[in-house]
Amino acid sequence: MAVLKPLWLRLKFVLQALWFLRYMPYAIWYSWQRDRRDRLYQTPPATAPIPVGKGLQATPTERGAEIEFEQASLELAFLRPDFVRVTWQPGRLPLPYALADHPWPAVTTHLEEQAQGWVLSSPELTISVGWDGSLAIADQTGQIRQELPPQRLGEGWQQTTPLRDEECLYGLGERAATFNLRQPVVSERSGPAQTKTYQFWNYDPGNIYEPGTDPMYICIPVYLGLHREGSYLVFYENTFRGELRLGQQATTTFEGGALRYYLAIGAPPQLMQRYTQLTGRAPLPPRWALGYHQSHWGYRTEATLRQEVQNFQQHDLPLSALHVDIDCQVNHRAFTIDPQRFPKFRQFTAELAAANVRLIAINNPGIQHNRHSNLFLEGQILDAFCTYADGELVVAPVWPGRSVFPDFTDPIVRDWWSRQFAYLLQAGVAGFWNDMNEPAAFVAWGDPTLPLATQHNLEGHGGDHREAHNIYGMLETRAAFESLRSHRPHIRPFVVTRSGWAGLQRYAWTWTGDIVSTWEALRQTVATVLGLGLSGVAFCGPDIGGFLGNPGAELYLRWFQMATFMVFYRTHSAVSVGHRAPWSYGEPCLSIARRFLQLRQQLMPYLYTLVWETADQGYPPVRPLFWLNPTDESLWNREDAFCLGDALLVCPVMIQGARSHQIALPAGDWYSFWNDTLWQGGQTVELPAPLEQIPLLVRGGSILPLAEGEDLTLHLYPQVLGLDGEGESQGQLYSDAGEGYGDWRLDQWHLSQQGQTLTLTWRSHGDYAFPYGRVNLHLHGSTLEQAWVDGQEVAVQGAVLHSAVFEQLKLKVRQN
Ligand code: NBV
Repeated sequence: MAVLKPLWLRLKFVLQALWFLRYMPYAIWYSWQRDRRDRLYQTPPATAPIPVGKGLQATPTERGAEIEFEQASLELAFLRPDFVRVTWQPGRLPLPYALADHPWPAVTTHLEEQAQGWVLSSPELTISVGWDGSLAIADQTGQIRQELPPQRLGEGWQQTTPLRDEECLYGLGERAATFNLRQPVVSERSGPAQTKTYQFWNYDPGNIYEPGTDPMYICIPVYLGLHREGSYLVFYENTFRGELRLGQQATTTFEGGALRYYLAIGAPPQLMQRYTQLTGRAPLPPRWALGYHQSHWGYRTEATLRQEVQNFQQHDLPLSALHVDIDCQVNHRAFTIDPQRFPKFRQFTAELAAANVRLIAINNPGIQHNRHSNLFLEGQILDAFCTYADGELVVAPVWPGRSVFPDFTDPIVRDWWSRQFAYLLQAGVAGFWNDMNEPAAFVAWGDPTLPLATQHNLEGHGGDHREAHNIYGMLETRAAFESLRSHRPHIRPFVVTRSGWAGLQRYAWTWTGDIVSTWEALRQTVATVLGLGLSGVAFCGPDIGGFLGNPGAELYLRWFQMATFMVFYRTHSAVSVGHRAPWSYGEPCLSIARRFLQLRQQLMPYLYTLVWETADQGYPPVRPLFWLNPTDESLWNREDAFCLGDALLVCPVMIQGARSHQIALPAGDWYSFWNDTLWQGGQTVELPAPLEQIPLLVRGGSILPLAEGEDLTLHLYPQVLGLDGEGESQGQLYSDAGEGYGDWRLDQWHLSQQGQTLTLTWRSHGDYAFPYGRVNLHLHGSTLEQAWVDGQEVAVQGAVLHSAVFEQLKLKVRQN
């Protein structure tokens, strides 16, 4: 049997490849057509860059100033004292697709002419505008960023910013790059990268996605910069194709549109607050979405899925959601589920719901060009599909064969699209998974997307694919999200998207795409997820085990362990590789995966609170180490570990065969989650990493709320102090029904330490009833000697204390 399996997998791969070849003739024809169209449509070759010229005059405005240059105009508008919008024109202003509807308070500004140019200041930020159009941005302590005069380049703009030697940049959406985007990438194929250029052009890298691949599915022109004088965030609100070239300078180029960008200064959490005020915060997901999801491209029938759920039950593995891929559809057509292979679909989804499992169905934007399809006919009558300037439909090959593409930049099309979900929702589908929405097409060579000449509605303003490409997937996803909101107003939408742009977090989660099943790819996942989080896309995770390939048991397990601490927790794999689930590798993998699934359930109160915090403040739950202390330079390039919230430090094992893990700990006291061993931060330590565990540390000064059956256990991890030392710890817990938009509550705990006496106070807000039975208090690192709950002495046994809801708890402890 063991010999037959690899043979079968190889054969399966060959069969799949042959099957895929049927698209080839059309892909060749399309690639040739696209090139021909693009050649005819090419933007005139860029002439020499045009400088903005000399500054002529400045006029104060309500939020800042307008400054006329000989060949350009500059508008500076403060949205907050620490947040400014900069707009250079000529060039078309962006449609506000990225922006949330956030009201900005008035800001007092002051404009002054000086010898070098003008100085515009708010109470927190000063912008010096040189006569030549250069900008210097400073906070109260010094200069944060300098910008050379921008230049008009063809129909677009180019802007260069000198970087300091130590300056790190993070973000840009989804990148298969180092977390600090300035670090050199070493790729197995091409060795160390000579240049670091990041494209702004959403792209399906197909099956060649590995560290160093660029661009990827979600390109967002936003980055966070960090240097010795402080940190800042820049978001270019420009959807045109562009790039960021990084060397000693950062040069940003866009092929069209005005040069509009937003600049915030402050510590990283404040920067994320500002960016997500601007582009919107991710709505609170249904609580079940934080559970484990199982997926495979290859679940062809209802019977297979039934069996899959049974397997989860038999193996005692908690399962939250099952995803069905394109093979549930009829000829890969959008909004279809094959009734022959899913004969009792409604009953099936009801059974799943009864077992607390939700069904998520895939959907692709390409619509089969077929007069026998209602969707195609309706779309044609509505003028819903993208065309060329002469009105001819844009047709490209993708899963359903010759396909047309809805123009989601047209509000009527979004509305039409959002109505298509209704019957699937009635049939019990709980959420949707938008794939191939870069948009991707099958090509024999070149860019796997629509021709640049493709015309778009752009809310009635008109434009072409150069402007609309990057927002295509996000607008498809917006239609899906709005559909779920309107068809099921009492239920929180769950949508996953592969592509998107700034603001995508308002509508959907994402995953890191078709990554290969290698250790290198596992390592890449941390940097990619951290970068997405700092680009506002906080709810994401990888295909556990990788999409393309058959990971061995150890790789699968290490990936599984790491993903336990990421928001989107899903195993998924390609049709050409073996089916993969926690039991696929037998023991000990199965028991270890079960233990991590249980741990995930235990972590749920903490995780749900973090996800609520994202919805409330914009902070990503998965955070870089420098979030703890942005002034500690040793943390700036770290991508070997990450924080889950402020309490947990996760150190994934990324090396085959490793059973211990060397890690440089950030400053502070770190308790082992597994056995309370205490480690002093600020040094490199060797942590045990048996196959059953990955190093997981809790920061001294944390209160970690964990579920224990019906109870809540508050794990107190005090700071480690001398006998008379004073310290503080905090923790909080957000609770609600886990679904819908009803009551909520926020419980906040504060532990103050004075020598051997600890005082824990509990404050609650909101109307939702406390949802746990008992409250257990578990003190780590010290021995409990005496305890008083609201003034009443209670018996103490070991390290755990049981209690009902209280206001104040006093503990006498002895340090171990
Ligand atoms: O729908 C099939 C796959 C899907 O499983 C995967 O997660 C997507 O990223 N999809 C890509 C299309 C196939 C690409 C080879």
